[in-house]
Amino acid sequence: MKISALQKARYEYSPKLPTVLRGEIGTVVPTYGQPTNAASDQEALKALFPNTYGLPKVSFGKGTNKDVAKKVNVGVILSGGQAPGGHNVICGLYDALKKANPENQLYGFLGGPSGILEDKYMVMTDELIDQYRNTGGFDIIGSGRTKLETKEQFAVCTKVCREHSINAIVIIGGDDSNTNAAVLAEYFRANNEPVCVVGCPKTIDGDLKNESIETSFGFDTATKTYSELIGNIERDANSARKYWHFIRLMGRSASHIALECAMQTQPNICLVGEEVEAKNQSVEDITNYIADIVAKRAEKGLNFGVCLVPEGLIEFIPSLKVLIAEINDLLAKTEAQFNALETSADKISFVEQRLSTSSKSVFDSLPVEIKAQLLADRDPHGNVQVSKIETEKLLIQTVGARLAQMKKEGKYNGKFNSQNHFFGYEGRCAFPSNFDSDYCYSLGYNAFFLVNANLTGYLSSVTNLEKPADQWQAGGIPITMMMNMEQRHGEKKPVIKKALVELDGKPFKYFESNREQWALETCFTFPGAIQYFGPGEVCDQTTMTLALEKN
Ligand code: FBP
Repeated sequence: MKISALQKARYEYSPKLPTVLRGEIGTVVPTYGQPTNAASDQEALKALFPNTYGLPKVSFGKGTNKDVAKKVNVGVILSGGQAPGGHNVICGLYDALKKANPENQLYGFLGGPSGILEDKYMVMTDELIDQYRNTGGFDIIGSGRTKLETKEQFAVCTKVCREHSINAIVIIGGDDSNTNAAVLAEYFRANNEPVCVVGCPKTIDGDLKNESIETSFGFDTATKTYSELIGNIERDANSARKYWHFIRLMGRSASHIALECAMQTQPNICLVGEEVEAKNQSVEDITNYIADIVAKRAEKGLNFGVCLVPEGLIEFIPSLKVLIAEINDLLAKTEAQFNALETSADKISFVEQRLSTSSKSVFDSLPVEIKAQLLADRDPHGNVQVSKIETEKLLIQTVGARLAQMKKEGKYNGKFNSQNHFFGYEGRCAFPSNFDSDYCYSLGYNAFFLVNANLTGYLSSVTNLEKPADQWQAGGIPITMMMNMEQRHGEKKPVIKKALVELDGKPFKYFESNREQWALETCFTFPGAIQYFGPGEVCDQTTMTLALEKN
């Protein structure tokens, strides 16, 4: 296999660990805090997780750990969408395991959670691990979105773990995957099965966070990658001065990615789904807001600009949110009948006939392509796949129509030529930034100590992230602490509560206080490519989101 010069150089990079995890492996010991509670729906969750609910938070400190070398076999699973740094979580876990006892084994289950169900795995070796250090992607073992939720699946997990004498499973995933981890941990505990389940917080979307999980890994690198591309487009727009670029960015349920990229690149417009919902805005309101800025810039002869659109926007528009929830429930209840329909037109008409009057009128107002995209397959967790809904094209259409009308009314006399883009997959497998390389390695290394202390149902937590890595703290939080009950596949299910953009939080406030100037003037900033080698102020910057949230 041909290896790029950067890849070779990145193999040599030594990720930084928090001071507490450095040095002799037998010097790390847990300290237990107070019992915890879930974010909401406490009673329901207590009933569903009688063995793993309310556990205390844990932090690691220096001491003597006599059990560190006890032999363990650990299984690791990469779950959900790719995020830069996943390989380093595995490398950190592997290094800690081998340092503690060279006899320890790490089983990498292949292709996501289905790997354990099908007993497909690879035993990790130095040779394999060394090919993936500090690289992007999840290709070392692959990923998938299979949901582990049924008793039958758990029974298979039990059998596979017994067969390989696996004592612990580390699930590297987002909110849905760590929900799986919590449910599996509860199952093992309830059945006295001696397998510890630990999660690691992954998702480029940045919506898996709280005070103990300051950011999910991958958010740093993905937003830096998108910001580089947006900055390049801004420079192109400012050079050619003839296009409005509508750029949709990933972020299924929260607008953190769009907001971070906006702070990095200062575009003319950035929509924030959480604000759209809070202000109860319709597609028409959003259209008018954009058209107004386009017209004001045109008055100054600026017939170009950049507009960022979070992919999850569609689910934040209240009328569309209701519509999507109705469609989700309907598709869950009529799955077989719906799937038997052959054409997209048949599917659209099937759904139209079963919607409430208000949702039907919203559905009818949408272009046919968007209707079809709204009916596309749900992911295994029952979510609509917003990465397939071309909201940026919908907005180009509606803004174009609004500007044409304004022209007729003599309120606009510019030119509106548009380009559409979608940045998502471009950022998910980038070479992890130094921050993500260090953070991920630390999360994996730390996961070993959670396993070693048999802290089942815990999420690996590394905090104080706005400081240099030597000042980071390490520990774990019970996953149930982050949960609430939500409607999924037509029924109430326990899931990790998503952390959305807070409208009174510092990142949004910063954006809000600048956006008018960014809209009317041209204040683009060009972050350039991620730098891996060079001065700290260029290579080791965290995201603005993290910096603002922590200061
Ligand atoms: P996770 O929540 O699994 O981390 O996935 C995040 C994400 O990248 C979203 O931003 C996006 O909507 C989705 O994955 C796309 O999923 P897929 O890779 O299945 O198309």
